[in-house]
Amino acid sequence: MAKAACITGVTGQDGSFLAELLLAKGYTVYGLVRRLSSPNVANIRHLMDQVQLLDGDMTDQSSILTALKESRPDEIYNLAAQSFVQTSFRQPVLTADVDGLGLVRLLEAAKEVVHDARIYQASTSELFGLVKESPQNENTPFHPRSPYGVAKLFAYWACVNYREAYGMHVSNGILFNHESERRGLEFLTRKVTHGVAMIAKGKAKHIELGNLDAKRDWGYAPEYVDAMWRMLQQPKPDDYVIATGESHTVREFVKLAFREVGIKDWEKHVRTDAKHLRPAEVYTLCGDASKARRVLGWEAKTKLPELVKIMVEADLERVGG
Ligand code: NAP
Ligand code: F7E
Repeated sequence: MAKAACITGVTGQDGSFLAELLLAKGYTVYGLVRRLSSPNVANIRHLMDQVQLLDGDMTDQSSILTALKESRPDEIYNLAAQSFVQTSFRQPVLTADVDGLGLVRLLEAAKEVVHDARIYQASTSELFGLVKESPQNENTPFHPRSPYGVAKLFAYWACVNYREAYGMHVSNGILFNHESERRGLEFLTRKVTHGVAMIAKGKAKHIELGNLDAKRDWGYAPEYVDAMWRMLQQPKPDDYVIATGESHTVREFVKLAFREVGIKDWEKHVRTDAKHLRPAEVYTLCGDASKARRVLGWEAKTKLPELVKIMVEADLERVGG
């Protein structure tokens, strides 16, 4: 019989790629979707007749319980989150509710309805925050720097606790930044590739950014959802860092994106404004994914120049159209 999977956050960047991956593997795929006045289904429009959507919200316990009763999943992927770090400073309580307590609501519902389901939690390199060593691995101490990071830290430990207390198969994927043509426009990479496409097409003159010196380990999202699936195929639950192992500055990303459209004097098109700075910044991140390589057979393939090319080309097509 086909396995069933339930994805929270199915309309997001990762949720849509993961749904594609699981459908290709023959899973019956359910997706938890919250009610919005204007439905946000752009990322899964092409999958609407294949994914079974369940009404629910991570802040509402009963809807999560009902969704699990209806879907009876073998695997649960908790990707739902208020995932924008900048917003978490303005909406710390909402972020804690969705990203922190939401996970506990899900674990409680799973404990009651599908105790043996395998559960993936979308943990994050933001747990490392003010990094204590470089590169970061599964044993690096945490020091989150935002309400988002703090909420995700609570969720991380809740997963470890449900594993130890109730023997549940719960794994944390500590994923470093991963991007794609489906990334939200507010995140640095998409803001830049979309902005560059607008400038190349003569529809804008500038991009306005914050800290150009921040460093990130940026990978390609479709490869990262494959790592999520691999974690849940392991006999025992565990925690894994997923990253490329390369770290680049925002400035380097911007330069590469402008190079894709043949603009060399990129500084002329970039302005900085303090409103894009964060009250506490994560200055640098670089992941060591050797455990994932050893245990899961997973490795990042797409490096930064190729990632930038994919995203700029997609935005040129969108903006041109
Ligand atoms: P995303 O594009 O922002 O997607 C977030 C998803 O969560 C959307 O489907 C959103 O639904 C849903 N959601 C938000 N609030 C909800 C609520 N109250 N109830 C139910 N659903 C809700 O994020 P992503 O980049 O795909 O990331 C997926 C997960 O991985 C997130 O948990 C993120 O924090 C984590 N993560 C991401 C990265 C990265 O670099 N992308 C790295 C590490 C960890 P709407 O469409 O209705 O808004
Ligand atoms: O910022 C700097 C900014 O918002 C990247 C989320 O998926 O990855 C993501 O969090 C860097 C930061 O992502 C602008 O200060 C400069 O240093 O794209 P971002 P993030 O904060 O790293 C982690 C792993 C997650 O888990 C999160 O969910 O770029 N930066 N100027 C800027 N960032 C933005 N957004 N906009 C700017 O204008």
